Amino acid sequence: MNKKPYYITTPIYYVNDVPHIGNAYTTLAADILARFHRLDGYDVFFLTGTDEHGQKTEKAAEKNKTTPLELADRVVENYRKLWKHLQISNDDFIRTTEDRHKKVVLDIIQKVIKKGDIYLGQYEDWYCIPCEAFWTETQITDGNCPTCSRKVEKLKEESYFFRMSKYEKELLAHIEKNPDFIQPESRRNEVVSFIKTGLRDLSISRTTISWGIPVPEIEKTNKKHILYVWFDALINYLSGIGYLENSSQFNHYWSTAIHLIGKDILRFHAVYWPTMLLSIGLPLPKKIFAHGWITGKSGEKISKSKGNAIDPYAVTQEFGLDPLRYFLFREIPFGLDGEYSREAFIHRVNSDLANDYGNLLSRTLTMVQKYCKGVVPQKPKNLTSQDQLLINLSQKVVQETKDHLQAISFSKALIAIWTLIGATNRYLETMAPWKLAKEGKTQELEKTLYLCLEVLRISALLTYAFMPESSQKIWSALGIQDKIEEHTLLESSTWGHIQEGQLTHIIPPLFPRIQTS
Ligand code: ME8
Repeated sequence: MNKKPYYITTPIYYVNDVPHIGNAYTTLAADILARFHRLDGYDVFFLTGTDEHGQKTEKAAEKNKTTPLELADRVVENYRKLWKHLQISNDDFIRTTEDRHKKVVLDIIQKVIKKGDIYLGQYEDWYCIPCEAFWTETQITDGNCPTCSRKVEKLKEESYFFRMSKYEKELLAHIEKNPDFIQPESRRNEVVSFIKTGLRDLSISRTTISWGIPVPEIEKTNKKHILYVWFDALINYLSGIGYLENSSQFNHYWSTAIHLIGKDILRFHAVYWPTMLLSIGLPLPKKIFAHGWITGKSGEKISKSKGNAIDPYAVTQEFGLDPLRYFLFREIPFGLDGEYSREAFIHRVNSDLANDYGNLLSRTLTMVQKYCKGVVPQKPKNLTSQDQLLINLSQKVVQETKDHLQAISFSKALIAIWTLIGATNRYLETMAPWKLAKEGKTQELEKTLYLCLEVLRISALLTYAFMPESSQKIWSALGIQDKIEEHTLLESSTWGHIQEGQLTHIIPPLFPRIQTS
């Protein structure tokens, strides 16, 4: 059977500074979707990378007394190292300084030129270097960038323009016809009102910078034009899956593209990018999802420049990786802003992971050891309505998890999984295997433990995308020899697959309680 394609991307990050928890947030979100869809039988391509050209990198290199490429080479290693540390399962990593990318960019420019969509003009307005964004007089506030609130600079230079205005109506029609194209809905509304104020043509070259891809001469001019960094960067979504070099792979994945981004870069993705694609006649991506900020205590966006950045290494060293992966996606509804706080983190780990999930695992394994010599009991036959309720719930939760992750709603998926974990803890309390043992009710005792083991197996499948390492440990503790990723939800998430007679193992607490003194 041919697997269905699923193409998921993150923004390609700037190389002016080391990565922080905000960049990790988007990349972890993409990783959860990639892992879950692989398990759900999709043929996944997960792309991330770095955005290396432009004025921001040029200036950072100057400041560091190095060349832009040397700076990029160094910072890229930091990204690669962090992604490995966070167990990111990307299929490729694209750098915009790679030949495979630059070739595609030049090809796209030629196509846009051929279409008659580029002309020479004069740009006279404002520019924000940290955001690499053009702004008009009416968009800036007190001389500051409306996105990052930093000083903008006045530009007046010759520039090539892309006829973005030409695609205004077509883009609006696409957004209206495809309600899921821009998500969440609030972001979609924002984009629609922006387009309705009237799209201007986009300046796509700079003559006052040198670090970037040179634009081929289109009209007679003495100036050397360097391609605007966003026009260059957005094309990574094509070059990263082999637009020129591997057209069968490209065609397989492209129309399923889901771009995960932060809300700061919505306009580039939901307006510039689709109009570029309309110009060259490519289908638009399936979805652009713009999430909110991870904020500090005062509700301020966490960023390097604000000095409130959180170091992902420090957090994982203190609490472990999976608790971080769990916390970020359980605590903050994806799409909204949410505060990163140490207190909330500790509370989540202690209540959801240690008390609920961890306890269900350790109690079940201990009792299986004590009452069944660690061996998985026989698949039970005489089920009560209470047993059946739990089994039905497990199947309902599998479906709900799929639906929520299809809708990119991580916290709802986790809430659903935890209803199953909670119900199973209550089931265990009610059935009280320790009493059944005393009363010699072996059949009921074994049935109860079988049900708990089976819920744990299904839960491990469902939590795998969020917490790969811990879920695999649960899987192995249940006595299953292979890797979770060798399975699919279709064959493994239905009821009753745990093998009777297989040997379970007691393992040290997976999610130890964090002591707060
Ligand atoms: O914008 N909370 O790169 P960038 C949540 N190179 N997410 C955050 C965050 C926070 N506090 N801070 C950063 C660029 N992010 C361009 C992208 S794509 C063709 C080019 C995440 O290094 C979020 O995804 O500034 C945001 O959009 C991205 O990092 C910006 O990364």
